[in-house]
Formats: sequence, structure tokens, C-alpha cells
Amino acid sequence: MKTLNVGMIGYKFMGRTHSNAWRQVDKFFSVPAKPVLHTVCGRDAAGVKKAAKQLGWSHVATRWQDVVANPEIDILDINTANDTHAQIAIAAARAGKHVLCEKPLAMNVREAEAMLAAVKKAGVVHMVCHNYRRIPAIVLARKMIAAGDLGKIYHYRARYLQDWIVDPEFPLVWRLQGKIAGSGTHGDINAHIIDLGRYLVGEFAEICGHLETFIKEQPIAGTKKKGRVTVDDAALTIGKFKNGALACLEASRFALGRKNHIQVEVNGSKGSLVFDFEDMNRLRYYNDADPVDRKGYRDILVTEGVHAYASAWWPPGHIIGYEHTFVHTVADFIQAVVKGKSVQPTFEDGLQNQKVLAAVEKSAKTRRWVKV
Ligand code: SOE
Repeated sequence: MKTLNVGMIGYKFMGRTHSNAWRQVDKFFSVPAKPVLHTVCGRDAAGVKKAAKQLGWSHVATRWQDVVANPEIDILDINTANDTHAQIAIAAARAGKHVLCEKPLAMNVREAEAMLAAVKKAGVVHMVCHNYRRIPAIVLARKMIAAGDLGKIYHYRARYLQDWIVDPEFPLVWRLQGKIAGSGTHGDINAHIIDLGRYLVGEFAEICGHLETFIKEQPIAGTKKKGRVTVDDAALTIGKFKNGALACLEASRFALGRKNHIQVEVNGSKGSLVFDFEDMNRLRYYNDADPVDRKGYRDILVTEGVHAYASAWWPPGHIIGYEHTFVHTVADFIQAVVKGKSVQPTFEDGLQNQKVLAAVEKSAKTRRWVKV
């Protein structure tokens, strides 16, 4: 069987989810090539060595440039802080590597455009890791919406809530620093529900947004000092899609009790769909054509062999979780690399997402509606 050597930059939380996916994928999916966990890279030599051992990588590197320059590497998987995505992805594309990049694709629209231009010029396969697209229930929702089961779409309502920085003593990590993260909650988790909106309903036409920073200073780790939080803690967006549907998005890292709470609801002229990540194997469907005495939301357990990705795993009803979304992502990526095809969400999608993020930022600053 053909093999593909993977180089991965960044080995912390996202790097662990990706490592697990690269390791599992050919055991469950009949992919046309077997990924080899060739090199993992991180700046901390001891940390990356330990991670390589735990996660199953054969080689370690402390400079991403060395991984990009290694002719043995076929795929570059980027899991670093946002301010390095562009330089790594562009260098990787120039070196002929296929690129999988964590979201948000870039720090801003300009960087995302440069990244897209580089991968297109090099003719490599490019993909942004919006893993929630690859939940079978979300794939089913898209299929039903595209088939017209919901009729004309009126509303896309989504919230993505976490609570991990509510504590005023939480350290000023990179995700709270604008220079490294670009934005806060906005690019980190609002980007996911923007992506789901584009995937399920279509392109955004115009936006009105508000960004809020509740705690302006957080402690600098290892010191007694505090540093300024230069990103948003919460992002509220209303918007209109090109097809006339309305969007209402709420993203916050200040919602106590909400750990990784993602809810999506779509209402159309013929019915509605509801998805809740904490019950991610299920899609709730309201069909207005049901007899009046039976009307109500029905639960679809999205684990049948006919559902996306499901036949690769367990028998119906034996549920899957968060980590599987990354396995699905890399399974589709490998197919695309071997067939030389494109795979969504591409860097084009990443750029479009970045334009929506930028429109929200502009709207929040100018207190006006902004066209995307
Ligand atoms: C942190 O907020 C984070 O890890 C995000 O960066 C991921 O994209 C999300 O899936 C979980 O939360």
C-alpha cells in the first residue's frame, strides 16, 4: 500500500487530536494510502520528545523549517498558534507539501489570501480543519437542507460557548494576546459556527457584530504582573445570508458551566433541525408535513451504516465522539491527496471565513452593518 509521510507542527491539544487521527485512520477507513507519523515538531525539545513517544511519531524537530525542508515529508499538518499559520503554510506549499491547517486559517484576510495563492500556485491539496463539519449528524443536516426537506431557510441560529477563562487569575496565554491569536473567542470558536453556517445554509451577505472583552488584564505566568488582554471574550453576530436566511450567532468563553457547548438550529418553511454537540450522534427533525396529531421533533440517531462515516465504526447505536471528527477529516484529506482532488473546507473556505470574521470586526468597530 502507498504511504504518505506526515510532518506535524505543534503537539499540544490540537496536535494530539490530529496525531490520534493520523494513527487511527487506516485501521478503520479504506483509505488509498497509509499515513506514516514521520516527524512531530515543537519548540520545546523535551516536550516534543515526550509527545513523540506518547503519540507515536518516529522523528522530532524543534524548527518547523527543517520539517518543511525534509524531502521525505508529503503532508504538513499545522497546529501552531495562529500567527505562524501563514509563514508555515506558504513555505510548505512552496516545498510541494499538501497542507492541513488548523482554524482560523490566518490572522487576517491579507494573510489568508497569500496562503490561498501559495497553495494554488504549488498545486498542492489544502484543507482547513473545521472538524465539526465531519460529524455525521451535521452531514445529514446539510444533506436534508440541500435536498429541500426544510424548504426555504429562514433562520440559522448557533451558539458556541465555553467557560475556561472566566477566572480572573487565568494566565495570559497566547489565545488572549491579539498579536499571536489575531482575535479571541471570535477566531477561535465563532469561526467554527461561521463555518457551519456556510456549510449548511450558504454564503453570508452582510453582518452586524459586537465584540466584548470582560476582563481587561490577566496574570502573566511566572510573574506577579498582569498583562493586557488584547482580544475579545465574546462575539455576538446577526447577519443575512445571500439566500435571504437570517443568522444569529453567539460565541463566548465566559459562559460558566458551558465547556464546549455547540448548538445549531435551522428553521425553514417545511421544517426545522436541531443539533447539540453534547449529544452529537443525534439530529432532531421537525417535519411540518407530519399529521397534526403526531407533530413534534423526532430524534434521528445518526449511527446507521447509511450515515456519513458511520459504517467505518461500530454497529448502529454504538456512538462516536469528538476524536472521530478528526479521523473523518484526515480520511477525506488522504483521499483528496491521492486522487489529486480538492477537499472542503479548502483554503478558499478559510479565506471566506476570514472575510466574515473581518466584517464582524469592522462592524463592531464602526457600530454599523457591513457587507461581507
Ligand atoms: C479552544 O477554545 C478550542 O480548543 C478550539 O481552539 C477548538 O477549535 C475547539 O474545537 C475546542 O476548543
